[in-house]
Amino acid sequence: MLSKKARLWLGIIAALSLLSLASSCTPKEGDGGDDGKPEGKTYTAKGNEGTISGVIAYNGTAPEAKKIDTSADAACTSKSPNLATEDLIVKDGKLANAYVYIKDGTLADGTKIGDYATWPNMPAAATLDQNGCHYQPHVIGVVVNEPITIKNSDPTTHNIHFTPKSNPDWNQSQPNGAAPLTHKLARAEVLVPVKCNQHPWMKSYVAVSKHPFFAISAADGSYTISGVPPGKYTVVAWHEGGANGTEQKMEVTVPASGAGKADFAFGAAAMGQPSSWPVIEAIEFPTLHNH
Ligand SMILES: [Cu+2]
Repeated sequence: MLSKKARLWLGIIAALSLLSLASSCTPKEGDGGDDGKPEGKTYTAKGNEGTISGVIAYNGTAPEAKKIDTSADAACTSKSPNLATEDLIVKDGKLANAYVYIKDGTLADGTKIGDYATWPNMPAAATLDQNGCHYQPHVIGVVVNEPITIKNSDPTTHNIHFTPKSNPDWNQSQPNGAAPLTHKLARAEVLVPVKCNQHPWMKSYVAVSKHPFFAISAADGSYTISGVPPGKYTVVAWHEGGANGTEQKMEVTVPASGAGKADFAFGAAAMGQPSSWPVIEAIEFPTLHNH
């Protein structure tokens, strides 16, 4: 049995640990600048940039897409009579809609990818369409502060709702025939779930990156990231599912003017792949300091 005093001390230690944990949880990603301007160097193309490419496989038998009951909105039913779930699109063992990106790494000149705020060929605009009562595309990648044009191509009202963790919540109704909306996200975040408050089945994901080195796997599972400076990188493939999605990561070397290869596998047998493993996020344990 613990004495009253010991229990009191345990309580104090637990409270201090929680405080310490809370203070270590401030977001570290993002553009870093309060003035909205990105902080960091500008990368100038050297002409010896290369590519990272690969194929995303899905091991095992993928569950069939489920037909969505759209009967709550007749406009959706008539435009999209065969709407089905899009959370897992597998064809011939290849997975579409995986978001592949350089998480971090070191360029051949010793600088870090995170040192740079501006790269050549930063994408300037993206479009997210509400068409047939689902989002097209299902997954998009943008850079910080890139304008996303949001269209309503349907004869019904949508209510787009970004639900980020590091960026502000954004929730807008968009009636039939309304002009496109524009939205930007100022902080890097993988990945922001987007939903429609009118149609609970509507879901998409928007990835926000500080650099343009990302791609989304196509229907055949393939992806290519180009313009990558020579260097050594940690490449992550993300796919939705569960609370925060699933990630696989790999170290990839890009030689000068060369090609780095990074094939990933998701699905039942993904754990057995020698070249990929689940990402275990670093856990910061609360510590008590003696002052
Ligand atoms: Cu909707």
